[in-house]
Amino acid sequence: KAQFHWDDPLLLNAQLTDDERMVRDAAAAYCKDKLAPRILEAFRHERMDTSIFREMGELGLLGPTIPEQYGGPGLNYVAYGLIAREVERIDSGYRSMMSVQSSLVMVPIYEFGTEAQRQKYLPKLATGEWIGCFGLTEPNHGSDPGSMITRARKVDGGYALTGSKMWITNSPVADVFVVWAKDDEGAIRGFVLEKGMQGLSAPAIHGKFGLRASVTGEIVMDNVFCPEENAFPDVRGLKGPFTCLNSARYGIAWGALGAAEDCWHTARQYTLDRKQFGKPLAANQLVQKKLADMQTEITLGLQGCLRLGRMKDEGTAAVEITSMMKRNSCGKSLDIARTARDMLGGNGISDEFGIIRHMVNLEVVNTYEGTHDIHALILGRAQTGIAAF
Ligand code: TGC
Ligand code: FAD
Repeated sequence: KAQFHWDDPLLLNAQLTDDERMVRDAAAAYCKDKLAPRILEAFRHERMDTSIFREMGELGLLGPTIPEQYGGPGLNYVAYGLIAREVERIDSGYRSMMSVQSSLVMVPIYEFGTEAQRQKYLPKLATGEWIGCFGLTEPNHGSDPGSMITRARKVDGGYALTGSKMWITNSPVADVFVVWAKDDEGAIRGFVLEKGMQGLSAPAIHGKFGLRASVTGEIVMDNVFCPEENAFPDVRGLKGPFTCLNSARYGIAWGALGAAEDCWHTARQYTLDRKQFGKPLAANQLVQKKLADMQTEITLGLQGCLRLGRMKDEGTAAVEITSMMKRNSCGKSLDIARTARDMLGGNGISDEFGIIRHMVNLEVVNTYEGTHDIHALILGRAQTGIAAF
């Protein structure tokens, strides 16, 4: 009789290659040894530790899909997803730091950059010596980035950028800024700015209730001169930023389920250990139903992510599938975190148990990179042919 594995019912582990398992195990060991001990204080005090970038760089966790000639490890998308799952099992803020650097900064430089831009930026981003950020959202244009007002005016030898970007992960500590702006023809283009350029500043946004271990800020550009060689030469329109988002949203789909797994496992152990009315909480039907729902959603979600990863690796993944998986993982993980929080009773409110931290983090993850409802509209358009934005 086949054995049932409660924590891996569809045998996801057995569907991975030896190399993929090795990457996952190395990431898991790092997260457990180095990230887990830091998170309580980091979240409590809104403290972001920049040395994490170098640590991740040393292990090849930054830009996992970037080829070795540019300093990346040249892994496949499945391996990237497995890394995101392990990092977010600890905290969504750490996954945010990693995925912005990897998908939103290294991917566009690799996909759209000149050879000189690739050579200059990718190796130092891969080691974590340089930190990157990605500026698309503006104070008045979030879900609708096509209406952005940041402008790149053509001037002698380059462009003058003016405008502001809002809610930008890593911006206060960034060395490299990938920003999107409209040119004189009204076309969206990408530019690579560097810390210290005249007119460029990145003040931090404080008081976030979620993602407190990841720093978020603005990008303010007051006539910043960007030399021609720092513009992406060919890409025009939203295809540029959305290509990066396809990769980052895919990582989030895996990552959010990592956070959900941590909530589920914590709730399972807690309800086995804690007794009320003379028996473990886990002996109650209501509790077992909640655990079964968590197990089912996580198992199905991870299987979907693995399938999407394989499709990305073989080049058959339509972008809408990423919307489906990002939306499903975030919505389901948020529900699981809320339920787990309730199952821990009063202790569920304490940051010592981690669940409420995952819960408020997942509120953010459900919103950024396209909100839950925006992804529903992308899927609605894809099946009705009607854009309902
Ligand atoms: P639409 O007409 O749909 O498309 C305009 C052009 O873009 C192309 N395109 C894509 N290309 C590649 N991949 C995709 N996923 C693409 N989706 C669209 C499309 O083919 C078209 O190309 P062309 O050549 O015909 O011009 O544009 P729209 O303005 O109607 O879009 C609407 C909508 C809702 C789909 C879109 O604007 C959207 O996705 N909004 C959500 C915004 C968002 O996700 N922002 C994320 C900001 S970054 C962030 O949150 C980072 S957090 C990171 C962290 O800390 O982890
Ligand atoms: P809005 O677009 O104003 O949406 C508000 C609400 O209205 C949402 O519920 C939305 O679903 C709904 N809504 C909007 N339009 C419609 C519609 N047509 N029909 C129905 N409902 C609609 N951006 C970056 O560029 N780079 C980053 O690194 C980055 N990091 C972030 C980090 C954090 C911590 C946060 C909170 C955000 C970050 N973002 C980043 C921004 C993020 O992508 C946006 O917040 C997100 O896209 C939503 O935009 P908005 O906040 O302007 O909300």
